[in-house]
Amino acid sequence: MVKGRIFSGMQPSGNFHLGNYLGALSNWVKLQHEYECFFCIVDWHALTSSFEDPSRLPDYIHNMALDWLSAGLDPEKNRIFIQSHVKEHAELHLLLSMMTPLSWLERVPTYKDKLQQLGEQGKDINTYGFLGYPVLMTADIILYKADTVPVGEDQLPHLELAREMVRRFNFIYKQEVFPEPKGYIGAAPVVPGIDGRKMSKSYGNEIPFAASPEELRARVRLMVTDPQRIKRTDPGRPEICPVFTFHKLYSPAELGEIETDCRNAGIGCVDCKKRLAEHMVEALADIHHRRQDWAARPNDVKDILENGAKRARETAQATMEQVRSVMHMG
Ligand code: AQP
Repeated sequence: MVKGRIFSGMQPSGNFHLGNYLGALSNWVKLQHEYECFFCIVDWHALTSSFEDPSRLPDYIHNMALDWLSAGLDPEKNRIFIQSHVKEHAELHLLLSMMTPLSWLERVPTYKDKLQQLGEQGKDINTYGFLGYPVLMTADIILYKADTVPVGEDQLPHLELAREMVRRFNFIYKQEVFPEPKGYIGAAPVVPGIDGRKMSKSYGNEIPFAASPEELRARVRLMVTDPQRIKRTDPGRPEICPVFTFHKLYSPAELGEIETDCRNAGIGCVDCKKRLAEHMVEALADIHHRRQDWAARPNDVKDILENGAKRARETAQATMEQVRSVMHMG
């Protein structure tokens, strides 16, 4: 028996990284056996911060589909599709925008942070579309009446807003049209980048998901460690070390030993990173092989996305009929 319905999406806005994989995609792969799932490449979301040059979008979309399929998402079981192929996302976004108080959007913590962060990089995204990002995200989720949304911790404020919007919609139109979606956070709520901050495309601190073994080793070698561990003989603090965060995910059998050796200075950071890199290379090898197989079948990938959109549209259209009816839209 299925536990419920999942919707989750990712922006095709650059190279997919291990933060996206460990924070979200790896949970999708696990949950696909328990839930009915809708997984969406949210290209309209990507436009909110890169509307000026969308020329690389088709490439990013194709690569994202390869990443998802090679990680193990089953295209038969799940609806895997592109947001802009299901126009109902835009219609629901528009209708929701009529009833969204501006103040709700302006207080979303990620809004001001990202405006400032991208502003510092010379990007002006002081736009209507960017402010409305969480409204579009709400539309994405509730269009499928999803009750569960597996995401990284950074998305929780957006999800809280989605819950508020559902309550507002159901209250205004006096019908329980939408369920309140709840977040699902897995074992890696915030994956650190090689500089210790949250792994993020815009910080340039990412480890690419499709990195070759050499690239992986090189990125791990650059990772920051406990700043108080200056000499090889200094004891380390695994709880604040990003390398140890990755060991928790990739070296479960040796975790106790690595923790003790770090605290006693029994192992140096260079060797600790080498051990981690080898575990990561091993864990990602199968995925990388599958990625090469999928990359050789671009037409199959295209068919999967088209078929996914067709199946998603059936659910989306049924929801929109109900929404139009309660809003007296004919
Ligand atoms: N570092 C992370 N740790 C845990 N989860 C993460 N996610 C992203 N980074 C981390 C999760 O990945 C999913 C996809 O998110 P997205 O498409 O919104 O990508 P993003 O947040 O735009 O990814 P970036 O790299 O952080 O991009 P920029 O720098 O452009 O903002 C989400 O579930 C997210 O939580």
